[in-house]
Amino acid sequence: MVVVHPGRCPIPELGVVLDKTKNWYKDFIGGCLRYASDRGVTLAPENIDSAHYPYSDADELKLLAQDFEGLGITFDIGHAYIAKRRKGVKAPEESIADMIRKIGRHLAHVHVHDNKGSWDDHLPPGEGDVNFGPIVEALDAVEYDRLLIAELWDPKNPLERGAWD
Ligand SMILES: [Mn+2]
Repeated sequence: MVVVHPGRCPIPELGVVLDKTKNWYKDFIGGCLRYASDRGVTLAPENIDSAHYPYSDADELKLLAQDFEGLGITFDIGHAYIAKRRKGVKAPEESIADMIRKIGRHLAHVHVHDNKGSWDDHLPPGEGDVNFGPIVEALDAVEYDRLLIAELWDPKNPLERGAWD
């Protein structure tokens, strides 16, 4: 499994630059996917959910996966949550669950971490504001049976954070 970010556009407000970024990213993904397929590696872009990152929301990621046979999708719960909170959605868990249902069979990998809706804190589940209940139900609904990666971050206490269970 190799997780990659979905490209970055420096000026998404300019349509011509955004389109160029998307085309470059598609070329990049196509090249990487051929290399990965030959080696039995699953390539799976993850949602960043920022205007600077095209191919980042559920609809765009699904379209990308439909364009490239064998491409998986990594769904990052913390990123999805923070993006919706920054847009002013107070309790976005149900809409995050809808994103997971929409991605459906293309879901190849899941990153789990928590935050308080402002910063990408990468906290252990339970230490932020995310209510994981509806999200776990959606993972069940799409019969997700692959890895859940706890993507935690505390550079001052890496051993303690790494030992979180
Ligand atoms: Mn992630």
